[in-house]
Amino acid sequence: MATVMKESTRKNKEKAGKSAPGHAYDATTIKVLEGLEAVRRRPAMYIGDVSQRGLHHTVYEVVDNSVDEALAGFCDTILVELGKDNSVTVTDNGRGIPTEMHPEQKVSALEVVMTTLHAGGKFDHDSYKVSGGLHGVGVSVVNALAEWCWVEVCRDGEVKRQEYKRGVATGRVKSAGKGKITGTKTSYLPDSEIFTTVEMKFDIIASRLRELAFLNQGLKIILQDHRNDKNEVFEYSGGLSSFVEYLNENKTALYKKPIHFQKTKDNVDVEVAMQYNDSYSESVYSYVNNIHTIEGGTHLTGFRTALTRSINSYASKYNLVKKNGVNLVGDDSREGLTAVISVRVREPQFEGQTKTKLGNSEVRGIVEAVTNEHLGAFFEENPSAGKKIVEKLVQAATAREAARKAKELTRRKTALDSGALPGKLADCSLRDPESCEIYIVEGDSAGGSAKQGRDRRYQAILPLRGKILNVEKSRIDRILGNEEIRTIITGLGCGIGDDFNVSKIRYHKIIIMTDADVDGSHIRTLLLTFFFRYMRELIDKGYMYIAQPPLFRVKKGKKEQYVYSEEEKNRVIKQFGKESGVSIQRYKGLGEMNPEQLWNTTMDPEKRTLLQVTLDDAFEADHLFSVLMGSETGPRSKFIKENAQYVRNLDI
Ligand code: 0RA
Repeated sequence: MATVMKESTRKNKEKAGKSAPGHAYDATTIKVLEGLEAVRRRPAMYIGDVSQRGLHHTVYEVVDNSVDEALAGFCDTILVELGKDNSVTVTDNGRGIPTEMHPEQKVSALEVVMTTLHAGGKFDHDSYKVSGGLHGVGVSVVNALAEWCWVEVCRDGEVKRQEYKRGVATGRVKSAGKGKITGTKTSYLPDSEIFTTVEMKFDIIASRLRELAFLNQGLKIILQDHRNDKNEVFEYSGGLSSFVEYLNENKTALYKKPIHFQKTKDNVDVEVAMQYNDSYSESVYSYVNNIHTIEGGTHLTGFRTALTRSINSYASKYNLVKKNGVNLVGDDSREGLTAVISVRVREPQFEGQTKTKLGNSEVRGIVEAVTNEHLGAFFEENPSAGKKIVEKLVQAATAREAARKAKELTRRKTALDSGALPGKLADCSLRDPESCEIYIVEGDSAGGSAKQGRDRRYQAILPLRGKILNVEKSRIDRILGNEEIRTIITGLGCGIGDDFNVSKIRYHKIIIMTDADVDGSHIRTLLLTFFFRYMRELIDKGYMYIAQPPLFRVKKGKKEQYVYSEEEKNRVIKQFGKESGVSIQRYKGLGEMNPEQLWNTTMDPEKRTLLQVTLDDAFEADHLFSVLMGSETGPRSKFIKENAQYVRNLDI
């Protein structure tokens, strides 16, 4: 889901941990404490950051251990509970973490798992280890960052329990009664000394649990929020097919059921589900051991190679391409494709900037072979679906050729990437992208105010007239023909499509500033859809922001205050005193503010609030954008009814 977070909350809040009392200091204990100290001193090293994102990663870490137990075949249900006090409790019906004495360390295995860095719950190997990225740091990290934590394990009819404070056991593993069902229950309260926020967000957790349920066919994951009695159950008998159907919910599929295959070859588990739709964008998601590989890797390369090859060989065998005189290349073969590739690898090597790119070279050939085999068979057995796919892809290739010509033309005419700037852009005088920002502003009149109000050294203004094209319903050739979109591309300087180059971006803050009304929020969604589909890296790099203009000005005598929500308005009215003389002005549009007001309320870095657009789970954003902007209206109105709250959150 595209979420927004305040500029001011991005800074990490790293605090030194206090040393923990309560244990005899033998060598092992000291080593354990040193480990936990390190985690508390530098939490971001272990969980990425200490803001909302890191907070939620603690839940994923605990849940991942239960999912691993499910993968090993011993667990089929996981319950995740969010407590009124912001505690989290995860219960599974697996074998239970072993509680007997660890032969070397002379303490219970449970205690080792909970208090030793990197011990993990996985000392019975051969299973698919989750490691790399942010997952797999070990539940001891979560324990170290929790004000309190306890674990109950039920094995052999007996319940054992141990408690911890800030990662340190407060006592031994004790007997805690009898129980029939085996399993593990872990409960913890994230430490507010560590995290900038400890409020768990239902929607963020829900989307990861949904993803895990899609990826692990038949696994039942229940989310219960005791703060508001919200419940959701994620269980998909279709697995990856259900995932693809979810992503294609608002799209028109070219054939009924997703192509779905699974095979284990040379110890690598390969599973793929895919379905073409009549849209123009590609939605391909790849996973390794349940981790979303944002940067792709060998499994994705293997899939892509096999896809292009299978389609070309089917098309040429039945003479579907030649008569049209086009050749299908990789990009063509993925137009309108929604696919999920999930592999399980025993010793995954993760590479890349965010450690989310699979490096194991042997996986490439394995995925390629499995995909070739199954796609070949699918095309032979489903000639009518095959024909529809090839027809669509031939159109894609034809359009690609037209787009290339159009780009060549526009390159000459308006220099999409030559450095010539659009006439409407009021540029800033500084040239260093890191210190520069651009406001993309709805309407010429607000654009005028912004130009007069700005600090012209580092703030550029680009006014847009009316709505930009809905890129969800257009192919790249038409998108490049759209005047407003061309202005954005030339203004930003980073090109688009094959020419996109993030290092050429002219501003490191791209700020969308629209009116606080329905039209404004529509324009913002159109712009976000464009950036999401065609300039994703700008979002990934954290360059995209949404300006927050005030909703009201509350005034009494000489006192005046701008307020940004209904709640704040009521609070300020109370503060000013309820009696007469309080006047309230509602700002419907940016144009109603003069340049000075616009600067003071929305543009001055000292006073403004910017919401940063972040993308923790691209697949939810993909689903949301296609439901909001796609062609079928049925799912859209249903979606808005069911998710009114969610949509409001996006459209802050
Ligand atoms: C290793 C061995 C065994 C169970 C587990 C790990 C295990 C860990 C977690 C973490 C959360 N839930 C879990 N469930 C199980 C069992 C070995 C055996 O019984 O033989």
